[in-house]
Amino acid sequence: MSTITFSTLVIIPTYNEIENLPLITGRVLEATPDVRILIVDDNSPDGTGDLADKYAESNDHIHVLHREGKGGLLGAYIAGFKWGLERDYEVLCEMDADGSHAPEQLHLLLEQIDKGADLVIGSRYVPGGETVNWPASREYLSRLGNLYISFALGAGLSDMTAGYRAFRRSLLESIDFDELSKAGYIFQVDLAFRAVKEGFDVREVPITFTDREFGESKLDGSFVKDSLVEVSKWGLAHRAEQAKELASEVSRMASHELKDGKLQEGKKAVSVASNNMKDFLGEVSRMARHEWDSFKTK
Ligand SMILES: Nc1nc2c(ncn2[C@@H]2O[C@H](COP(=O)(O)OP(=O)(O)OP(=O)(O)O)[C@@H](O)[C@H]2O)c(=O)[nH]1
Ligand SMILES: [Mg+2]
Repeated sequence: MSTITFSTLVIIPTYNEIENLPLITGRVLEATPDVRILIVDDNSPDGTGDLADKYAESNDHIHVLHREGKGGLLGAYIAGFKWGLERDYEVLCEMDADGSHAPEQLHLLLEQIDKGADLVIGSRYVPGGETVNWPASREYLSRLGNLYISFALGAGLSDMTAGYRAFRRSLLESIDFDELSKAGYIFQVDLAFRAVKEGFDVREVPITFTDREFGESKLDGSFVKDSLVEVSKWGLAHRAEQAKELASEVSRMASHELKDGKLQEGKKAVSVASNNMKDFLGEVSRMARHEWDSFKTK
């Protein structure tokens, strides 16, 4: 068990999770009794926030942050991160309220933080990770989306959209929250990509993701399209930068070792490769959108 759980805050955003709240808080405190929980409730009409207040009154491991109305997951997490950073928490975690992120696996994330990671992502798509009870179409879509993101960004991560995470405070302190992308759930990708680009130690651990049993999904139909468009922009900018670096590296080497003819060939190969990549990204993006449309009409 992790030695740092005493300074760990598990942030759980809620919107209409009255059935799940007792289950999730009970499971977290059973599995990792030393952590603190922060419920960030957006004035849930079903009374989740009132129930959370009752828990907080009788249990000093549970805290509640109330927001005025449904303001989206990113806003809820930013509020939760700021709350935790203003206090002396060393590790801040993201966890859904609906049981998709098993509290019994939180220790897997915390152990990697203990070993030096700055961000640990509970991943469905590394070996050993899995999804349970997800409709095949939704899993396919999520896998395809992640494949696309991983090719587009080249960040070396398999599940950048995942929302089960542990952050070291220094990583969050380095992020300007106002700059994070607001399109759909893409802030998760944005956060992970920024961490990788800044050279933080980002790791994935396999988790079992279980579909929600109770309550309703807040998934918004526009998110796939918005997200892919956004990622494509970053991906092309990032890859273009990489291609430029590669091209100058090739020509630097070539000026020592190759004749002029070969140098031209090297430059051409780089430009063909980056054009192919653009075509490939366009193709995967079309496939993902098509999948999403057929998923919506089911
Ligand atoms: N505070 C707050 N929490 C939210 C908001 N939208 C979603 N959540 C919570 O964020 C977590 C993830 O939302 P979900 O509805 O489970 O989204 P999902 O996992 O993509 O969809 P499901 O298939 O329903 O599981 C849950 O704990 C929600 O209650 C919001 O606007 N504000
Ligand atoms: Mg969910």
